[in-house]
Amino acid sequence: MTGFFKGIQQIKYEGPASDNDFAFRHYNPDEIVMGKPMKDHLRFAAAYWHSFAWEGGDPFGGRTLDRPWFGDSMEAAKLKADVAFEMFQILNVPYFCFHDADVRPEGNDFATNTRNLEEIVDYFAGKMDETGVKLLWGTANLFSHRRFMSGAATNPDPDVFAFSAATIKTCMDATVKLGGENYVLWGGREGYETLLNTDMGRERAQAGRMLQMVVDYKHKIGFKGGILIEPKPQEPTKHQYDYDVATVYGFLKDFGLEGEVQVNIEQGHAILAGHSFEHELALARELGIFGSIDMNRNDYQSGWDTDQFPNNVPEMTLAFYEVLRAGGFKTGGTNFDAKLRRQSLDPEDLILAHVGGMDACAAGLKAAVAMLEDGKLEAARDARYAGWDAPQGLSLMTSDLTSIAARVQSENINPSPKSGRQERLENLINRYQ
Ligand code: XUL
Ligand code: CO
Repeated sequence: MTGFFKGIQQIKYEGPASDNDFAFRHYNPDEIVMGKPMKDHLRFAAAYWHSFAWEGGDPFGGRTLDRPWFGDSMEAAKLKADVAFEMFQILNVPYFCFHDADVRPEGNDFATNTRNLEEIVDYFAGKMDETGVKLLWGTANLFSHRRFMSGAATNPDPDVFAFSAATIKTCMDATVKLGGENYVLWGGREGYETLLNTDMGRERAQAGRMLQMVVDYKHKIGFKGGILIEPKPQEPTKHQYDYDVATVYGFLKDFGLEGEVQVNIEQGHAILAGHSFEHELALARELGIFGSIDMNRNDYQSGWDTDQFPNNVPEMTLAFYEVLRAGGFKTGGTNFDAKLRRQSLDPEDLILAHVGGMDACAAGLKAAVAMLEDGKLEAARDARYAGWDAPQGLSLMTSDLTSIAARVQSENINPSPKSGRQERLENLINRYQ
Protein backbone atom coordinates (compact mmCIF):
# COMPACT_ATOMS: atom_id res chain seq x y z
CA MET A 1 0.00 0.00 0.00
CA THR A 2 1.30 3.46 -0.86
CA GLY A 3 -0.64 5.19 1.93
CA PHE A 4 -1.89 7.87 -0.47
CA PHE A 5 -5.53 7.14 0.39
CA LYS A 6 -4.70 6.51 4.04
CA GLY A 7 -7.76 5.83 6.19
CA ILE A 8 -10.18 5.42 3.29
CA GLN A 9 -11.81 1.98 3.14
CA GLN A 10 -13.46 0.35 0.15
CA ILE A 11 -16.72 2.15 -0.63
CA LYS A 12 -19.80 0.05 0.05
CA TYR A 13 -23.49 0.38 -0.76
CA GLU A 14 -25.42 1.66 2.27
CA GLY A 15 -28.67 2.75 0.61
CA PRO A 16 -30.36 6.16 0.18
CA ALA A 17 -30.76 6.77 3.93
CA SER A 18 -27.03 6.58 4.68
CA ASP A 19 -25.35 9.60 6.23
CA ASN A 20 -21.85 8.40 5.34
CA ASP A 21 -20.05 10.48 2.66
CA PHE A 22 -17.90 7.46 1.82
CA ALA A 23 -20.78 5.20 0.81
CA PHE A 24 -22.93 4.52 -2.24
CA ARG A 25 -26.58 5.42 -1.94
CA HIS A 26 -27.65 4.04 -5.32
CA TYR A 27 -24.79 2.05 -6.81
CA ASN A 28 -25.37 -1.46 -5.52
CA PRO A 29 -23.17 -3.51 -7.88
CA ASP A 30 -24.94 -6.87 -7.53
CA GLU A 31 -28.52 -5.61 -7.40
CA ILE A 32 -30.44 -7.06 -10.34
CA VAL A 33 -32.14 -4.49 -12.54
CA MET A 34 -33.74 -5.43 -15.83
CA GLY A 35 -32.36 -8.94 -15.65
CA LYS A 36 -28.74 -8.30 -14.77
CA PRO A 37 -26.53 -6.86 -12.03
CA MET A 38 -26.24 -3.09 -11.97
CA LYS A 39 -22.48 -3.34 -12.40
CA ASP A 40 -22.96 -5.13 -15.75
CA HIS A 41 -25.32 -2.43 -17.00
CA LEU A 42 -23.00 0.41 -16.02
CA ARG A 43 -19.55 -1.12 -16.59
CA PHE A 44 -17.80 1.77 -14.82
CA ALA A 45 -14.25 2.76 -15.73
CA ALA A 46 -11.89 5.31 -14.16
CA ALA A 47 -9.79 7.46 -16.50
CA TYR A 48 -6.06 7.50 -15.78
CA TRP A 49 -5.36 10.89 -17.33
CA HIS A 50 -7.59 13.14 -15.27
CA SER A 51 -7.05 11.47 -11.91
CA PHE A 52 -3.34 10.72 -12.16
CA ALA A 53 -1.69 12.72 -14.96
CA TRP A 54 -3.48 16.09 -14.80
CA GLU A 55 -1.67 18.58 -12.57
CA GLY A 56 -4.44 21.06 -11.87
CA GLY A 57 -3.46 23.68 -14.44
CA ASP A 58 -5.74 26.06 -16.31
CA PRO A 59 -4.96 28.69 -18.98
CA PHE A 60 -3.97 31.16 -16.23
CA GLY A 61 -1.90 29.05 -13.90
CA GLY A 62 0.01 25.81 -13.64
CA ARG A 63 0.09 22.94 -11.22
CA THR A 64 -2.00 23.13 -8.07
CA LEU A 65 -1.97 19.43 -7.23
CA ASP A 66 0.93 17.98 -5.34
CA ARG A 67 1.27 14.29 -6.09
CA PRO A 68 4.24 12.14 -5.09
CA TRP A 69 4.27 10.45 -8.53
CA PHE A 70 4.72 13.63 -10.60
CA GLY A 71 8.04 13.23 -12.44
CA ASP A 72 9.49 11.64 -15.56
CA SER A 73 11.03 8.44 -14.24
CA MET A 74 9.84 4.87 -14.55
CA GLU A 75 9.87 4.74 -10.77
CA ALA A 76 7.34 7.60 -10.65
CA ALA A 77 5.21 5.86 -13.30
CA LYS A 78 5.09 2.72 -11.16
CA LEU A 79 4.16 4.65 -8.03
CA LYS A 80 1.40 6.30 -10.07
CA ALA A 81 0.18 2.84 -11.12
CA ASP A 82 0.23 1.64 -7.51
CA VAL A 83 -1.94 4.57 -6.40
CA ALA A 84 -4.24 4.24 -9.42
CA PHE A 85 -4.97 0.59 -8.70
CA GLU A 86 -5.56 1.45 -5.04
CA MET A 87 -8.18 3.95 -6.16
CA PHE A 88 -9.81 1.44 -8.53
CA GLN A 89 -10.13 -0.99 -5.63
CA ILE A 90 -11.44 1.57 -3.15
CA LEU A 91 -14.12 2.51 -5.67
CA ASN A 92 -14.69 -1.06 -6.78
CA VAL A 93 -14.68 0.07 -10.42
CA PRO A 94 -14.36 -2.95 -12.70
CA TYR A 95 -12.44 -1.10 -15.44
CA PHE A 96 -9.94 1.65 -16.22
CA CYS A 97 -8.85 3.47 -19.41
CA PHE A 98 -5.55 5.09 -20.38
CA HIS A 99 -3.50 6.89 -23.05
CA ASP A 100 0.13 5.87 -23.55
CA ALA A 101 1.29 9.32 -22.36
CA ASP A 102 -0.63 9.03 -19.08
CA VAL A 103 1.15 5.93 -17.94
CA ARG A 104 4.77 6.05 -19.15
CA PRO A 105 7.53 8.66 -19.07
CA GLU A 106 7.87 10.60 -22.35
CA GLY A 107 11.00 9.55 -24.23
CA ASN A 108 12.96 11.46 -26.86
CA ASP A 109 12.02 9.09 -29.65
CA PHE A 110 9.63 6.37 -30.71
CA ALA A 111 11.83 3.50 -29.53
CA THR A 112 12.12 4.90 -25.99
CA ASN A 113 8.38 5.57 -25.81
CA THR A 114 7.69 2.01 -26.91
CA ARG A 115 10.13 0.52 -24.40
CA ASN A 116 8.67 2.61 -21.59
CA LEU A 117 5.12 1.65 -22.53
CA GLU A 118 5.97 -2.04 -22.70
CA GLU A 119 7.56 -1.93 -19.26
CA ILE A 120 4.53 -0.28 -17.70
CA VAL A 121 2.16 -2.63 -19.55
CA ASP A 122 3.90 -5.58 -17.90
CA TYR A 123 3.57 -3.79 -14.56
CA PHE A 124 -0.16 -3.22 -15.22
CA ALA A 125 -0.62 -6.88 -16.15
CA GLY A 126 0.61 -7.90 -12.68
CA LYS A 127 -1.67 -5.38 -10.97
CA MET A 128 -4.68 -6.43 -13.06
CA ASP A 129 -4.05 -10.05 -12.10
CA GLU A 130 -3.81 -9.16 -8.41
CA THR A 131 -6.89 -6.94 -8.31
CA GLY A 132 -9.19 -8.26 -11.06
CA VAL A 133 -9.51 -4.73 -12.50
CA LYS A 134 -9.87 -4.85 -16.32
CA LEU A 135 -9.12 -2.52 -19.18
CA LEU A 136 -12.18 -0.97 -20.87
CA TRP A 137 -10.07 0.75 -23.51
CA GLY A 138 -6.66 2.00 -24.44
CA THR A 139 -5.77 4.90 -26.71
CA ALA A 140 -2.83 6.93 -27.99
CA ASN A 141 -2.21 10.52 -27.00
CA LEU A 142 -1.58 12.06 -30.43
CA PHE A 143 -2.30 15.63 -29.36
CA SER A 144 -0.15 16.79 -26.40
CA HIS A 145 3.40 16.63 -27.75
CA ARG A 146 4.43 19.55 -29.98
CA ARG A 147 5.08 17.19 -32.93
CA PHE A 148 1.27 16.81 -33.19
CA MET A 149 0.49 20.54 -33.21
CA SER A 150 -0.73 20.40 -36.85
CA GLY A 151 -2.47 17.05 -36.48
CA ALA A 152 -1.57 13.37 -36.30
CA ALA A 153 -3.14 11.52 -39.26
CA THR A 154 -4.11 14.86 -40.83
CA ASN A 155 -0.66 16.47 -40.52
CA PRO A 156 0.80 18.10 -43.64
CA ASP A 157 4.10 16.35 -42.77
CA PRO A 158 4.01 12.63 -43.74
CA ASP A 159 6.60 11.85 -41.05
CA VAL A 160 4.06 12.84 -38.40
CA PHE A 161 1.50 10.55 -40.05
CA ALA A 162 4.07 7.72 -39.90
CA PHE A 163 5.00 8.46 -36.27
CA SER A 164 1.29 8.48 -35.39
CA ALA A 165 0.60 5.19 -37.20
CA ALA A 166 3.52 3.54 -35.40
CA THR A 167 2.31 4.90 -32.05
CA ILE A 168 -1.24 3.66 -32.66
CA LYS A 169 0.18 0.20 -33.41
CA THR A 170 2.06 0.11 -30.09
CA CYS A 171 -1.04 1.30 -28.22
CA MET A 172 -3.27 -1.29 -29.92
CA ASP A 173 -0.68 -3.95 -29.02
CA ALA A 174 -0.66 -2.73 -25.40
CA THR A 175 -4.48 -2.76 -25.29
CA VAL A 176 -4.66 -6.29 -26.67
CA LYS A 177 -1.94 -7.54 -24.34
CA LEU A 178 -3.93 -6.25 -21.36
CA GLY A 179 -7.17 -7.82 -22.60
CA GLY A 180 -8.70 -4.39 -23.37
CA GLU A 181 -12.27 -4.50 -24.62
CA ASN A 182 -12.03 -1.53 -27.01
CA TYR A 183 -9.55 0.76 -28.71
CA VAL A 184 -10.50 4.47 -28.86
CA LEU A 185 -9.47 7.19 -31.31
CA TRP A 186 -10.07 10.74 -30.24
CA GLY A 187 -8.67 13.05 -32.91
CA GLY A 188 -7.68 15.96 -30.71
CA ARG A 189 -5.66 17.70 -33.42
CA GLU A 190 -7.47 16.16 -36.39
CA GLY A 191 -8.91 19.42 -37.61
CA TYR A 192 -7.57 22.79 -38.62
CA GLU A 193 -7.18 26.34 -37.42
CA THR A 194 -7.37 28.20 -40.74
CA LEU A 195 -8.39 27.18 -44.23
CA LEU A 196 -5.68 29.52 -45.54
CA ASN A 197 -3.01 26.87 -44.92
CA THR A 198 -5.15 23.74 -45.09
CA ASP A 199 -5.86 21.20 -47.84
CA MET A 200 -9.06 19.74 -46.43
CA GLY A 201 -9.39 17.07 -49.12
CA ARG A 202 -5.97 15.62 -48.40
CA GLU A 203 -6.46 15.76 -44.65
CA ARG A 204 -9.75 13.87 -44.81
CA ALA A 205 -8.19 11.26 -47.08
CA GLN A 206 -5.25 10.84 -44.69
CA ALA A 207 -7.62 10.40 -41.73
CA GLY A 208 -9.63 7.84 -43.72
CA ARG A 209 -6.48 5.90 -44.60
CA MET A 210 -5.33 5.87 -40.96
CA LEU A 211 -8.68 4.52 -39.82
CA GLN A 212 -8.65 1.85 -42.53
CA MET A 213 -5.20 0.76 -41.33
CA VAL A 214 -6.45 0.57 -37.73
CA VAL A 215 -9.34 -1.65 -38.83
CA ASP A 216 -7.04 -3.83 -40.98
CA TYR A 217 -4.63 -4.24 -38.07
CA LYS A 218 -7.49 -5.14 -35.73
CA HIS A 219 -8.44 -8.00 -38.04
CA LYS A 220 -4.83 -9.01 -38.66
CA ILE A 221 -4.15 -9.51 -34.95
CA GLY A 222 -7.60 -10.98 -34.26
CA PHE A 223 -8.69 -8.25 -31.83
CA LYS A 224 -12.35 -8.90 -31.05
CA GLY A 225 -13.08 -5.61 -29.25
CA GLY A 226 -14.58 -2.39 -30.55
CA ILE A 227 -12.81 0.34 -32.50
CA LEU A 228 -14.40 3.57 -31.31
CA ILE A 229 -14.15 7.16 -32.54
CA GLU A 230 -14.89 9.85 -29.97
CA PRO A 231 -16.60 12.87 -31.57
CA LYS A 232 -15.80 16.39 -30.39
CA PRO A 233 -16.67 19.63 -32.16
CA GLN A 234 -13.89 22.01 -31.19
CA GLU A 235 -11.14 22.49 -28.66
CA PRO A 236 -8.34 21.99 -29.39
CA THR A 237 -8.70 22.76 -33.11
CA LYS A 238 -11.23 25.24 -34.38
CA HIS A 239 -12.70 22.89 -37.01
CA GLN A 240 -12.66 19.20 -36.05
CA TYR A 241 -13.28 16.49 -38.68
CA ASP A 242 -15.14 14.40 -36.06
CA TYR A 243 -17.50 17.16 -34.92
CA ASP A 244 -20.40 15.02 -33.67
CA VAL A 245 -22.05 11.64 -34.21
CA ALA A 246 -23.65 12.68 -37.50
CA THR A 247 -20.34 13.98 -38.87
CA VAL A 248 -18.48 10.83 -37.80
CA TYR A 249 -21.15 8.70 -39.48
CA GLY A 250 -20.73 10.66 -42.73
CA PHE A 251 -16.97 10.14 -42.49
CA LEU A 252 -17.37 6.39 -41.85
CA LYS A 253 -19.77 6.05 -44.80
CA ASP A 254 -17.37 7.97 -47.01
CA PHE A 255 -14.60 5.46 -46.27
CA GLY A 256 -16.84 2.37 -46.10
CA LEU A 257 -16.13 1.77 -42.40
CA GLU A 258 -19.59 2.18 -40.87
CA GLY A 259 -19.80 -1.54 -40.14
CA GLU A 260 -16.38 -1.60 -38.47
CA VAL A 261 -16.24 1.44 -36.20
CA GLN A 262 -18.61 2.71 -33.50
CA VAL A 263 -18.63 5.86 -31.40
CA ASN A 264 -17.60 6.67 -27.86
CA ILE A 265 -19.93 9.55 -26.97
CA GLU A 266 -18.95 12.08 -24.32
CA GLN A 267 -21.55 14.17 -22.46
CA GLY A 268 -19.45 17.34 -22.53
CA HIS A 269 -18.60 16.98 -26.21
CA ALA A 270 -22.30 16.64 -27.04
CA ILE A 271 -22.98 19.91 -25.21
CA LEU A 272 -20.11 21.68 -27.02
CA ALA A 273 -21.62 20.52 -30.33
CA GLY A 274 -24.90 22.19 -29.40
CA HIS A 275 -26.66 18.88 -28.79
CA SER A 276 -27.91 17.10 -25.72
CA PHE A 277 -26.16 13.91 -24.65
CA GLU A 278 -29.33 11.92 -25.25
CA HIS A 279 -29.57 13.26 -28.80
CA GLU A 280 -26.09 11.95 -29.61
CA LEU A 281 -26.83 8.60 -27.97
CA ALA A 282 -30.15 8.19 -29.76
CA LEU A 283 -28.67 9.11 -33.12
CA ALA A 284 -25.81 6.62 -32.68
CA ARG A 285 -28.37 3.95 -31.84
CA GLU A 286 -30.46 4.75 -34.92
CA LEU A 287 -27.34 4.66 -37.12
CA GLY A 288 -26.13 1.40 -35.57
CA ILE A 289 -22.85 2.86 -34.32
CA PHE A 290 -23.44 3.13 -30.56
CA GLY A 291 -20.40 1.84 -28.66
CA SER A 292 -19.50 3.40 -25.32
CA ILE A 293 -19.77 6.59 -23.27
CA ASP A 294 -17.39 9.06 -21.68
CA MET A 295 -19.31 10.29 -18.68
CA ASN A 296 -18.82 13.80 -17.37
CA ARG A 297 -20.59 17.14 -17.21
CA ASN A 298 -19.90 20.41 -18.94
CA ASP A 299 -20.51 23.81 -17.52
CA TYR A 300 -23.48 25.12 -19.50
CA GLN A 301 -22.24 28.70 -19.54
CA SER A 302 -18.47 28.65 -20.03
CA GLY A 303 -18.34 27.22 -23.57
CA TRP A 304 -15.32 24.98 -23.12
CA ASP A 305 -14.77 21.42 -22.08
CA THR A 306 -14.81 21.51 -18.28
CA ASP A 307 -14.86 17.70 -17.76
CA GLN A 308 -16.63 17.86 -14.40
CA PHE A 309 -17.97 14.81 -12.62
CA PRO A 310 -21.65 14.18 -13.41
CA ASN A 311 -24.11 15.06 -10.66
CA ASN A 312 -27.40 15.69 -12.43
CA VAL A 313 -29.63 12.65 -12.03
CA PRO A 314 -32.43 13.73 -14.42
CA GLU A 315 -29.78 14.15 -17.16
CA MET A 316 -28.30 10.74 -16.38
CA THR A 317 -31.80 9.25 -16.53
CA LEU A 318 -32.31 10.39 -20.12
CA ALA A 319 -28.80 9.23 -21.05
CA PHE A 320 -29.18 5.73 -19.61
CA TYR A 321 -32.67 5.51 -21.08
CA GLU A 322 -31.03 5.81 -24.50
CA VAL A 323 -28.27 3.36 -23.54
CA LEU A 324 -30.95 0.83 -22.54
CA ARG A 325 -32.91 1.46 -25.73
CA ALA A 326 -29.70 0.75 -27.65
CA GLY A 327 -29.64 -2.67 -25.97
CA GLY A 328 -27.08 -1.64 -23.35
CA PHE A 329 -23.32 -1.84 -23.58
CA LYS A 330 -21.69 -4.73 -25.39
CA THR A 331 -17.95 -4.04 -25.29
CA GLY A 332 -18.51 -0.44 -24.13
CA GLY A 333 -19.00 1.03 -20.68
CA THR A 334 -19.24 4.21 -18.62
CA ASN A 335 -15.82 5.85 -18.47
CA PHE A 336 -15.46 8.81 -16.11
CA ASP A 337 -13.63 11.24 -18.38
CA ALA A 338 -13.88 13.74 -15.55
CA LYS A 339 -11.48 15.69 -13.40
CA LEU A 340 -11.45 17.46 -10.07
CA ARG A 341 -11.63 21.22 -9.86
CA ARG A 342 -8.12 22.65 -9.41
CA GLN A 343 -8.83 23.65 -5.82
CA SER A 344 -9.78 20.09 -4.86
CA LEU A 345 -6.40 19.07 -3.54
CA ASP A 346 -7.06 16.21 -1.18
CA PRO A 347 -6.88 12.49 -1.95
CA GLU A 348 -10.40 12.10 -0.60
CA ASP A 349 -11.66 14.58 -3.22
CA LEU A 350 -10.71 12.05 -5.91
CA ILE A 351 -12.66 9.32 -4.16
CA LEU A 352 -15.75 11.42 -3.39
CA ALA A 353 -15.88 12.78 -6.95
CA HIS A 354 -16.14 9.25 -8.30
CA VAL A 355 -18.56 8.13 -5.58
CA GLY A 356 -20.92 10.97 -6.50
CA GLY A 357 -20.58 10.30 -10.23
CA MET A 358 -21.19 6.58 -9.83
CA ASP A 359 -24.21 7.21 -7.64
CA ALA A 360 -25.68 9.76 -10.08
CA CYS A 361 -25.31 7.22 -12.90
CA ALA A 362 -26.81 4.42 -10.82
CA ALA A 363 -29.77 6.59 -9.79
CA GLY A 364 -30.23 7.58 -13.45
CA LEU A 365 -30.07 3.95 -14.52
CA LYS A 366 -32.68 2.93 -11.96
CA ALA A 367 -35.04 5.72 -13.06
CA ALA A 368 -34.47 4.80 -16.71
CA VAL A 369 -35.27 1.16 -16.01
CA ALA A 370 -38.47 2.20 -14.23
CA MET A 371 -39.43 4.35 -17.23
CA LEU A 372 -38.84 1.54 -19.67
CA GLU A 373 -40.54 -1.11 -17.58
CA ASP A 374 -43.52 1.13 -16.96
CA GLY A 375 -43.77 1.69 -20.70
CA LYS A 376 -45.85 4.90 -20.57
CA LEU A 377 -43.31 6.99 -22.47
CA GLU A 378 -42.91 4.39 -25.23
CA ALA A 379 -46.67 3.92 -25.39
CA ALA A 380 -47.10 7.68 -25.89
CA ARG A 381 -44.40 7.71 -28.57
CA ASP A 382 -45.95 4.72 -30.35
CA ALA A 383 -49.38 6.31 -30.23
CA ARG A 384 -48.00 9.46 -31.85
CA TYR A 385 -46.73 7.47 -34.85
CA ALA A 386 -49.52 4.87 -34.94
CA GLY A 387 -50.79 6.15 -38.29
CA TRP A 388 -47.57 4.94 -39.89
CA ASP A 389 -48.34 1.36 -38.87
CA ALA A 390 -51.82 1.46 -40.41
CA PRO A 391 -52.17 0.31 -44.06
CA GLN A 392 -52.36 3.82 -45.51
CA GLY A 393 -49.30 4.99 -43.60
CA LEU A 394 -47.32 1.90 -44.54
CA SER A 395 -48.21 2.25 -48.21
CA LEU A 396 -46.77 5.78 -48.29
CA MET A 397 -43.28 4.33 -47.93
CA THR A 398 -43.64 2.51 -51.25
CA SER A 399 -45.78 5.03 -53.17
CA ASP A 400 -44.69 7.87 -55.44
CA LEU A 401 -45.65 11.52 -55.66
CA THR A 402 -48.19 10.96 -58.45
CA SER A 403 -50.16 8.25 -56.66
CA ILE A 404 -50.05 10.10 -53.37
CA ALA A 405 -51.28 13.29 -55.00
CA ALA A 406 -54.17 11.39 -56.61
CA ARG A 407 -55.15 9.88 -53.26
CA VAL A 408 -54.97 13.16 -51.35
CA GLN A 409 -57.29 14.64 -53.96
CA SER A 410 -59.76 11.76 -54.24
CA GLU A 411 -60.02 11.17 -50.49
CA ASN A 412 -59.82 14.86 -49.67
CA ILE A 413 -57.06 14.27 -47.09
CA ASN A 414 -57.02 17.34 -44.87
CA PRO A 415 -54.88 16.72 -41.75
CA SER A 416 -55.74 18.35 -38.46
CA PRO A 417 -52.75 19.05 -36.14
CA LYS A 418 -52.46 17.07 -32.89
CA SER A 419 -50.74 18.09 -29.68
CA GLY A 420 -47.15 16.91 -29.15
CA ARG A 421 -47.94 16.79 -25.39
CA GLN A 422 -44.40 17.76 -24.42
CA GLU A 423 -45.27 19.11 -20.98
CA ARG A 424 -47.33 16.05 -20.14
CA LEU A 425 -44.32 13.86 -21.00
CA GLU A 426 -41.92 16.09 -19.06
CA ASN A 427 -44.18 15.77 -16.03
CA LEU A 428 -44.26 12.01 -16.49
CA ILE A 429 -40.45 11.77 -16.60
CA ASN A 430 -40.09 13.65 -13.32
CA ARG A 431 -42.25 11.07 -11.57
CA TYR A 432 -39.52 8.43 -11.95
CA GLN A 433 -36.81 10.43 -10.14
C1 XUL B 1 -10.72 14.99 -24.73
C2 XUL B 1 -11.17 13.64 -24.40
C3 XUL B 1 -10.12 12.60 -24.38
C4 XUL B 1 -10.57 11.29 -24.93
C5 XUL B 1 -9.48 10.25 -25.06
O1 XUL B 1 -11.71 15.94 -24.67
O2 XUL B 1 -12.33 13.43 -24.13
O3 XUL B 1 -9.65 12.47 -23.10
O4 XUL B 1 -11.56 10.73 -24.15
O5 XUL B 1 -8.41 10.70 -25.81
CO1 CO C 1 -13.35 11.70 -23.62
